[in-house]
Amino acid sequence: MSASFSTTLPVAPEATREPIQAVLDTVHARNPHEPEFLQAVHEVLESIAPVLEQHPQFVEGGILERLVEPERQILFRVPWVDDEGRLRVNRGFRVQFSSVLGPYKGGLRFHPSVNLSIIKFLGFEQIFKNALTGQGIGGAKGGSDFDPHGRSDAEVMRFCQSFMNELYRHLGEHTDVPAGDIGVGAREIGYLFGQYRKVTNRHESGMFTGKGVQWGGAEVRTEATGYGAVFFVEEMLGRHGDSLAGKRVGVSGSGNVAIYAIAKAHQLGATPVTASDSSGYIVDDAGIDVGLLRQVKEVERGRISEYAVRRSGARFVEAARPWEVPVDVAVPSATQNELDEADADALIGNGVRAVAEGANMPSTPEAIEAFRRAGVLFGPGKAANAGGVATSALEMSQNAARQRWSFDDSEAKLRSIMKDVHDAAFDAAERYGHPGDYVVGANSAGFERVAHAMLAQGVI
Ligand code: NDP
Ligand code: 2IT
Repeated sequence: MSASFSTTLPVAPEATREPIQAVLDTVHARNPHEPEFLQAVHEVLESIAPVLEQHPQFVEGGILERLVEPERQILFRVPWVDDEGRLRVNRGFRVQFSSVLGPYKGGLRFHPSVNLSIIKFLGFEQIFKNALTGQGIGGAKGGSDFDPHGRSDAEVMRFCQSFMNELYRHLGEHTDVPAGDIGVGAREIGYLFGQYRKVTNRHESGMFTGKGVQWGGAEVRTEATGYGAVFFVEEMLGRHGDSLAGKRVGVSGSGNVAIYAIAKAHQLGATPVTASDSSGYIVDDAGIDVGLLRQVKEVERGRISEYAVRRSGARFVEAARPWEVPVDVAVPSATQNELDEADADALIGNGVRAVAEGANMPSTPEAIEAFRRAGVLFGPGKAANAGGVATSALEMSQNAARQRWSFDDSEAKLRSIMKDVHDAAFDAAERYGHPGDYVVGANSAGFERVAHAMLAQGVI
């Protein structure tokens, strides 16, 4: 299948379009069964034409050809025994995409949908997101098709131990530093870190981020992605003399990112009215009660419908997505491609002003195009959810220095990092002739940094 350009993204002159198209064609030919990876590559390559125009050395240096091929891909068997004594076998992945700016860095996802395409799209995105933070971290992603839902703690522990029995040899504080993602939270990180410590006989704090704050974890890492996404909205609105105060906010998901996006929206004077999981969404016009949400999802590991049972005035809508609810700001924070063109049209029809992606690639390309056409402020995941990995880098710094920073200092650092990420994307969009387009801006600013480093370090 030949790749094609979308119509309203930067249209480059022939000299730039040809090499981009050639790389896209190769990527399609080599990875025909990886739709999510192809989607992520298209989004980046189609938006950086103006960068290549101004820097022909990036084309001559073969930057694109190298960037779309991971430096290393690790696929492995994860055998474990369930509580009934039955043998189970899952598949483990770690795709180490780029170490040009620092050790490989990116989360682990445990979800039944995980496959190579999903891990590669996430790893590819991570390169540019991490570059955009300005910190010295490369890009990677990993995980498994293991589903922790409904598994006992003992089963999750045995699975994590088996997973780490293989992956440990590819990790290390200067080599590759995982963190959480969907299905990998405090419990899983504890078991994974513990097994790494046992098999290596090293207490190497900086080899994993998102650890418990009692044993090397950084303050604010748990909150960072959700808080950061909301800070990003505040920055986008601020550029237009507006703010979050008094706004209705629609959030999807009810996991780590969603919960803390909802909490920060409250703190900044907005009213977060929705949350969801894979069974449906809740709407609570009085504003989501964060304490009850955390009780249902974090403590009881229950379903979001339970929230509506216990909270008067809230209702649960089964098998639907929250984008039909009128809001001023949307923060999709569940998973990839959870907001399509029809959802975007519904949000636009209801007057949405800003969208910030808490999740990775939650909006389909058609939805992004609809937001663009309608002039909605749109913060792509690479920028809007970069607060999580940026705070992971702060955790690595604290581990290396054997320091522990306070919650308030760490939150102030996150706030300032999100402003810098916003400004880097905003300025790059202007510099490359697409003012206000944060997709072009974030991709260009991240790509520039990676490409300069790759040129300087030679063909490796
Ligand atoms: P969690 O596992 O804590 O929560 C995931 C939430 O999304 C759950 O509510 C889950 O519902 C829902 N969800 C997951 N898969 C699907 C699906 N296929 N359809 C509908 N709902 C789904 O994960 P996180 O909050 O950590 O991650 C959410 C998103 O944010 C992901 O895209 C992740 O890559 C991204 N992200 C996370 C960061 C982090 O620091 N944690 C950093 C940057 C981005 P259910 O329980 O029903 O599956
Ligand atoms: O997608 C992401 O940025 C994450 N899941 C967090 C990665 C990290 O290393 O903190």
